[in-house]
Amino acid sequence: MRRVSRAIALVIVVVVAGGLSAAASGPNLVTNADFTQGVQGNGVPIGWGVSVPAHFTRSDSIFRTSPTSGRIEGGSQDRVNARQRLREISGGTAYHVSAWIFIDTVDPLFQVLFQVRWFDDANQPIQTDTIANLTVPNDGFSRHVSVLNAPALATAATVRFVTIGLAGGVFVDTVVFRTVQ
Ligand SMILES: [Ca+2]
Repeated sequence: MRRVSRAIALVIVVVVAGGLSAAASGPNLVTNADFTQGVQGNGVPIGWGVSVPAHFTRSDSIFRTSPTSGRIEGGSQDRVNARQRLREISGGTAYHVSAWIFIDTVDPLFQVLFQVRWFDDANQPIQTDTIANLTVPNDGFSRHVSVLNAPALATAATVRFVTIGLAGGVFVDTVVFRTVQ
């Protein structure tokens, strides 16, 4: 009898877990989300771009998921903007956005932003949402998550990491952007 109860309980757990999985499982819209696909000719990870040349590369020494992560080098620049353009965004839709971030620096004063900027069909920015606003280093990767509602007029977005006045580096990994269903 006890064995039967356990079997029933197990079935219930599996059904619930399956339901939760389906509820959050739109495809990830981010290309090269785990930084495993190599780099472009300029050294920037495939699928990604950066505002300051040579300040966004791939790291095979520190990562959240093996064997590589993305590394943004502040280099005491006023501002470095590492980003990926996402198309086929649906206005009014809820999106799960998350990333793992590790700020490796001894700087006393800096800012790292994890953001989504939304664009309309004329490619004009219409809204910027901040998922994380980080001003202290951390000992390892931490995950930052938000559910964002795309503005009604949004047809595209950029997922971006912005460093402001940072001398050290930021490692980013497992970047997810998908519909919440
Ligand atoms: Ca990785």
